[in-house]
Amino acid sequence: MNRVDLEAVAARIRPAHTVFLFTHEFADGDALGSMVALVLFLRSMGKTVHAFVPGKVQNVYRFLGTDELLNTMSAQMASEAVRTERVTCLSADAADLDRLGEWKSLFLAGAERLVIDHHGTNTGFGDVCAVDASASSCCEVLLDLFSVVDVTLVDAKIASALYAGLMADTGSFQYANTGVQSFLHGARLVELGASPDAIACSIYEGKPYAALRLTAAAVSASRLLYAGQVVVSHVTREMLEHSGALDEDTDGITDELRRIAGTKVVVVFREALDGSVKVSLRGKYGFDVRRIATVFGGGGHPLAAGCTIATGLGEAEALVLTELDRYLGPSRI
Ligand SMILES: [Mn+2]
Repeated sequence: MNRVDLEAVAARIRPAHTVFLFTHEFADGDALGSMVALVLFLRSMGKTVHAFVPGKVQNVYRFLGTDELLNTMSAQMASEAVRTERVTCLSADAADLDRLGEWKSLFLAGAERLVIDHHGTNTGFGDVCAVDASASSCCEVLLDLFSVVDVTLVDAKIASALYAGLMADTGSFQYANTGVQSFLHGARLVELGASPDAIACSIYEGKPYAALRLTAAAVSASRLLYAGQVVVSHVTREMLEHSGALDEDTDGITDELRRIAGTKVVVVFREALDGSVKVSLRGKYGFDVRRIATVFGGGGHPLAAGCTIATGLGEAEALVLTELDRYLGPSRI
């Protein structure tokens, strides 16, 4: 992506009066940081802004003000608004339209549709798109956008939201997507008022005890396959109930399992409420897991991808292992 794309997005944003914001379902730190930062930034430009985050907003990012700032308009009022006034719709951190979940049709109903993202698989589903696949996080792209528009509007709250997203998607500047730009953007955000220790403390030391118990159960249930190159685990509805943890608390499990020496692939299968199975894949040492996720209609990044398989847990695992056989088989022992 070059600066021109951001200019094109900025040119649409400047005259906009009402902006509706969208992001992907199971919104992570980058998605929520992007939403909070955009709400605050666009409001400071004097615009009317509403963010529509699909599903439930996870609790760990509440310190950014998610309760007050996101999902501030009902579906009914929103559809009324897109019918009667000119609404600019902006999607951030979502690779395709379906990822907007229940808000997909609202996004499509906008007078114009803008897309800002960092997924290489982005389908370009807007009228104007700024996709920077070299950026670690959407929040990095947003800092560039805000710098094009007016960086003096970026206060400590906006900087903190962007920093939280940057930290979440780089695993605190540890993952392979951490580049020179990540540090430069991080440094700039600290300069603009973000506090690295306060944000890290809120995210990493604010876990409910139940989440840790669930992680422990999932680690216990894990198995090493392909001579230790793959670690597989699962989370059943029963494990969630037993630990008292929420679906969102499964996020930390892949992080825990990826610590194992020598594993190239982490796969966690989670039974969703609707009976389907959510598959989270993480790659190490350059092992591309996105090629596995895309086989099942999912997507993401080469080293962090996911998909949903509409079968039971056992069958979903068999399907994914069959794919892994192609790269690491034939022996699974
Ligand atoms: Mn992201």
